[in-house]
Amino acid sequence: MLQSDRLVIAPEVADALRDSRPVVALESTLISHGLPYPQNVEVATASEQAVRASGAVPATVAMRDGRLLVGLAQGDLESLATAPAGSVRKVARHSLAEGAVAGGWSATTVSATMIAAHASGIRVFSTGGIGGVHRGALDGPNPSFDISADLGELARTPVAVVCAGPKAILDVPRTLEHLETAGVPVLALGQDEMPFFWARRSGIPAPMTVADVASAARVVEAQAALGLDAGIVLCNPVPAEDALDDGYVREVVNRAIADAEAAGIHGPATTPWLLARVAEITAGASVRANIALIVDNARVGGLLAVALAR
Ligand code: PSU
Ligand code: MN
Repeated sequence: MLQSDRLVIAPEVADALRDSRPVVALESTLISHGLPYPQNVEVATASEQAVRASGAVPATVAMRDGRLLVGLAQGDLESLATAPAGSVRKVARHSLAEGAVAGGWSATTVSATMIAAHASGIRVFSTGGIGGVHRGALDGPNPSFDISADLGELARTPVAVVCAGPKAILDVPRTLEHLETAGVPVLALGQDEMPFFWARRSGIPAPMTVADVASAARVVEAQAALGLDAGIVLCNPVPAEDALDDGYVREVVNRAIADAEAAGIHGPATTPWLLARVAEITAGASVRANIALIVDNARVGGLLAVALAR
């Protein structure tokens, strides 16, 4: 059980939860580690606005001095976004306690944000792209076994996660296999293929398709009613205006992964390093797509939370 002194729910969020009004959790690793400054503050603020425009209350999650904060003030968002490189930790389930003992700011990844959301009674969480099975995690002469803690969390924590699919730097088919084994429904919104993070299409069939957010809400309700304590992944394709071509994404990702290998990058640094490398290779086009998809996922998360609160 999470002790109450370790969870600080902002008053606006607490009021909404007490009155059973819709709330959407947002994460902080994409602010501190996923995007460059100043786009990171802009996207954090725009995501909160998108949740509100859909009729829900945003709750951005981070850890400070050993407490999980659910709902950040604008000043806190800025502190996180402008903190000197390396001064904010990236924490997942396995490193939350380490971050708590270290003190200061820790940004929560999908797994850590799901823990805080569920402990607060929040059922919907919007992010950019979930973590998953990294390329080369399971094959080759020297498999890394690098599989995101996001997948283990989805298996055990009943929060609906809105994203633009697993990040395209990952092995998406094996990520889907892993989620299937773990009992996690994966739904694509409005199309029969998986979205591919920066691209709308991937050529990889989605395990399940829902036509609209109302249909997604029915799946979330059925999952809860059946007593299935896993999360759900709702995949919303990046808005067309800022989407990259999927063939181009594959090409760029191959290059970035080869560069990461040459540079000896591994562990939790891998995802932020690859995202930054892809931003360089695409001359910022991936950052524009990433911003657009994060904000649109916040909008869809808001609609889902509203549908669930009815
Ligand atoms: N979505 C983004 N950018 C990000 C992330 C998600 O658009 O940086 C973060 C999330 O916090 C996710 C993490 O949990 O990347 C995955 O990291 P890893 O592969 O080390 O588990
Ligand atoms: Mn990892």
